[in-house]
Amino acid sequence: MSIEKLMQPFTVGIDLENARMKNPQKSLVRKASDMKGHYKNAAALDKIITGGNPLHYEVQETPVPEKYGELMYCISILQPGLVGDECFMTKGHYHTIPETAEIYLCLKGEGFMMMKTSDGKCDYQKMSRGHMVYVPPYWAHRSINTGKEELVSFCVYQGDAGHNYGDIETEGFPKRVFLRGGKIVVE
Ligand code: PAN
Ligand code: ZN
Repeated sequence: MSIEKLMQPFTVGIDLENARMKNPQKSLVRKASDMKGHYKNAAALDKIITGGNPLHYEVQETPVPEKYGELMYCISILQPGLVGDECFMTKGHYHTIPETAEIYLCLKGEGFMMMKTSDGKCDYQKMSRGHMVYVPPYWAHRSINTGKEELVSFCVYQGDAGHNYGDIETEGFPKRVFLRGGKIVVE
């Protein structure tokens, strides 16, 4: 590779106190209306949408080239809340290149990383500040907020991994997480 094509080293500020990226170049926002079809209680989601369609989660990025060898990284901020009695969650996805792993370092909040493979294996890992969850190749992944504050993670994955939302939307995750009688229930 010629020297002109080399990326320049750079530094990004991460505000560890507030669990935010400082001056992100890009921010992906998903509102309640973007979550249609994902929760068990569709009517409860519709009520949240008509009641103001609040922010559901946000991903802060300073993008790098979407190429093999690069490392994409972001801060994922999932709001706390319930749709009926089901805890707020992200859509979840496989990577378009399924053999790419991901690291989630939790900076704030409480929750689970829910994972499944296309042949039906399911696993979930606890998330809380200082827990690093390793999502191995081939595992679809979704984060779920079981707490009262934001669930925030710093994520790192291969630059060209890509996001495949379609397959997991069709398959669904085998387990859901609820708050019932003050207790977290996985079923
Ligand atoms: C994360 C997720 C982020 C939002 O950066 O993209 O938490 O979740 P969805 O992409 O499922 O809406 C990641 O896993 N990237 O690969
Ligand atoms: Zn991912």
